[in-house]
Amino acid sequence: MPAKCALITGITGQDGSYLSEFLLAKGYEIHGMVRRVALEDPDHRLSRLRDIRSRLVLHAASLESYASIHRVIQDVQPDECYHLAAQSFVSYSFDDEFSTLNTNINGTHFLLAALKSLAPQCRFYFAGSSEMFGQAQEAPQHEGTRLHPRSSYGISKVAGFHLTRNYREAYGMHASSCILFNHESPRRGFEFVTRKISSGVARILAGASTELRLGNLEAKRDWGHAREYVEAMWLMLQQPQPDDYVVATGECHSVREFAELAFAHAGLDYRRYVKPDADLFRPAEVNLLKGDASKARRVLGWTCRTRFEDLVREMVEQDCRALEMAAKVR
Ligand code: NAP
Ligand code: F7E
Repeated sequence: MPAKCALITGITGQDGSYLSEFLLAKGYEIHGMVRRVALEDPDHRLSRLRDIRSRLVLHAASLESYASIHRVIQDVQPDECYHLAAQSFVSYSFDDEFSTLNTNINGTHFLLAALKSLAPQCRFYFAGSSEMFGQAQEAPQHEGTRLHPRSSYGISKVAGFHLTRNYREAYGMHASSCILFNHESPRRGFEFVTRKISSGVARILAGASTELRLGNLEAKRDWGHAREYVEAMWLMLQQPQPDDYVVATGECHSVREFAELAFAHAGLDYRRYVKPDADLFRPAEVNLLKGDASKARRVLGWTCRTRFEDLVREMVEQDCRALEMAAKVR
């Protein structure tokens, strides 16, 4: 049987890199959609794909351009499409609502429309988010929990979620959404709080910094490991019927707890180094997210394996190692 062909948007990001490795191990032929600048500055922009770059076919396209997406779908004719690309930083979505909504909503719409006309049998995955629940009225949140997004990022994900459902219902496409709760790893972008903390600890330990400025320490999130969350994406597209699934650990911890553990792992007391910074609070915060992934467990057989403490430790250790390496190179 010929290898299945997958197209991944957002392949350069945290999840894109783990998903690529996962699908390569399953024998997939993998195509990735990247921005043109990524091909011009591969050392920096393709760094998460460094070890597998030669096994991927990359296509330059932009979420803002229907024509470029149409061309990639026509050339690739994928069996499965994993749509991960997005302006994914919630804080930034308050600074630029317009580009967040444009990129995230139009990008998803362009992709669905191009697939409908050029590859209607292709199975489609949309990366929904727990930010869609926002100010949730219940905890834990499940597939039926009312949506109340608190940022233009959350609103863009609600729109993408409904677009995906609508293409499924209106055109019979195999289009599914995951409602993913926060998932982290040593490959997380430095702007997100977990990586900001783990890299901050490493810098303080190396003497390169003396403090870490953070915003709301009391926000609570359901933090899992990204490597495990990409397995759920694949499992969803192997189901006979498309559907929507919450993917989460079911445990939640505050930013303060994350910082306390991360500093403690390096033998430091976070209270000496973490400095509150009012500028880092969001105009509208999401206070508590905790997911109920029982449907994913029951239907997909998906489970999470990494404990919170181990996730924190892995991130701190990797950042400390990376700084030691950098020091040796200098
Ligand atoms: P990430 O590391 O921020 O990666 C985002 C990807 O989107 C990157 O490859 C980025 O490309 C690409 N992208 C951004 N704007 C683009 C544009 N205008 N045109 C083309 N590509 C663009 O995000 P992630 O953590 O892997 O998350 C993957 C997806 O899951 C995102 O849709 C995110 O919103 C969603 N999600 C993530 C989480 C989480 O906790 N990680 C939870 C729920 C949902 P560049 O490298 O060129 O910037
Ligand atoms: O913030 C608080 C902040 O930026 C987590 C994205 O992957 O997950 C992610 O969105 C919490 C918030 O992630 C700082 O106020 C305190 O309450 O790491 P974050 P996020 O906003 O939860 C969801 C599910 C996605 O879909 C998104 O794409 O931490 N916080 N102090 C801080 N956050 C940041 N970034 N920086 C701080 O200094």
